[in-house]
Amino acid sequence: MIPNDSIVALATPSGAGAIAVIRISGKDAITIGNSVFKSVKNKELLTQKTHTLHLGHIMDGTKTLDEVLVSLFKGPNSYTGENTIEISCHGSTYIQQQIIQLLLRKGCRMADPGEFTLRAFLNGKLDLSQAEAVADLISSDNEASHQIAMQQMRGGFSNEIAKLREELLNFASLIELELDFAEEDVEFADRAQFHELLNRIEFVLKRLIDSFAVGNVIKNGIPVAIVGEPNVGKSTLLNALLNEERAIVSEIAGTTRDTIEDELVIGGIGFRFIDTAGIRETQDIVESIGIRKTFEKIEQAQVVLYLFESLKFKSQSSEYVVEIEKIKNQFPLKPLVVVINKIELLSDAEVAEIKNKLQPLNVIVEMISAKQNLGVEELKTQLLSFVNTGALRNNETIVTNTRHYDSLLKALDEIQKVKYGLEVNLSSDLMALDIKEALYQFGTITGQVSNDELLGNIFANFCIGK
Ligand SMILES: Nc1nc2c(ncn2[C@@H]2O[C@H](COP(=O)(O)OP(=O)(O)OP(=O)(O)O)[C@@H](O)[C@H]2O)c(=O)[nH]1
Ligand SMILES: [Mg+2]
Repeated sequence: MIPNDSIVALATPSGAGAIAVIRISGKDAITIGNSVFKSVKNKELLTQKTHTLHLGHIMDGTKTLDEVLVSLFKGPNSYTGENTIEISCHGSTYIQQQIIQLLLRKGCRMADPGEFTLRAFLNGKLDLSQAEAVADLISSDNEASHQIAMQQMRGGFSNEIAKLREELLNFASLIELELDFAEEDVEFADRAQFHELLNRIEFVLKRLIDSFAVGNVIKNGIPVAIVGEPNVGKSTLLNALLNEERAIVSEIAGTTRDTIEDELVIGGIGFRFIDTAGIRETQDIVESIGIRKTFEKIEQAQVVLYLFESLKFKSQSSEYVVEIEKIKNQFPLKPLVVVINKIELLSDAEVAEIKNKLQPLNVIVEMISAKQNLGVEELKTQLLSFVNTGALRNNETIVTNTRHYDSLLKALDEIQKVKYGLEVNLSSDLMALDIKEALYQFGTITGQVSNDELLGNIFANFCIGK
């Protein structure tokens, strides 16, 4: 049963602002709105057309609370699909609270987190993955994550899934039909066509599953670990990248004890920089925990900036070359940038010499001075070039949601079972069971199959008023 009691919430952020928007949705939203609104032109909200705007006052009995503008939407032509009004009032917290309390007294109930969007879903205005994209869109803070959320909200990903589910459903019903004629041993479902469909589904599922790696990284920012010996300037580099004094810098080795993280958007892509404690052999317990963490951070990072001090590199280059090779062998697939810091301390000839030493290693090398902000922009450009934005540019569907990823994995598993069943000529009744399970997993993505617990989990993460 779809609830239709009237819910109210502040749709704009809490706190004072120029204006605030209070939203009411439900069967009686317009009636309740009308009971507290006095139009300057003596209009009754109940008799007004949908998608109209009305100037007037919110009245608590004879007391005027504020001059407001009311937007009117009649169900089903609203975000939630229900009757909705939005009151734009002056943005003082006092006014917001007074109006909301008045509406509660008039029969509204405070909305739960995401309840407006939940109702939009229940009323068929959005499918589940589109509703989830609304939350992503609100929290997106860079171009790439915004683009992915917009695409998902337009239904890019769920359309594809829904279409495949539809085709699978057709086959499922043909197979079910065969069960009814079990004695006659007939085949209604063309096995070759079915096999072709299963291959196609498998292909799409695998592509979507693979896209999760890209999607997740874009949504949360690409993790970049800054590692190197104590005192090489890791924290100084973090500060230079972020253009703020984020981490403590000092000439004392071992200044950074824990890891420090911060995010920066470069060319529309979010990067999460992780400044670590210096790597070295040590007796100091606290610092050796830091070193263990450094290796963990390399593991978790998508890109590693391995920092060296120019003067030290010059005098110990052969040792360092061995070390870089070690790291390369340990993490062969990890994009690694060897960063030589403090280059302003070297002559041009010495810089060229270091470059020569590193040449045979076939690694990316950046020469910088974190302190003087030299080469930092080039380093950023280098980072951006690691990102495979091809998928984004091609407008390909990218999965960013862990729940979808999980359902896709399960669906793939079921599809592969069906495919196996087909290959070994499994009986129709057993095959029908596997297909049902696959259909179920598909349905959980778009919300054709849902339950209260699932919906509760999804919408609890929304903000109130959305
Ligand atoms: N000359 C010069 N000094 C630098 C440069 N970058 C950093 N430093 C100095 O090097 C010292 C160490 O810098 P940090 O950024 O604290 O080094 P770190 O790698 O974070 O050190 P730990 O946290 O101890 O591992 C500080 O005195 C910095 O001012 C640079 O480009 N040139
Ligand atoms: Mg540091």
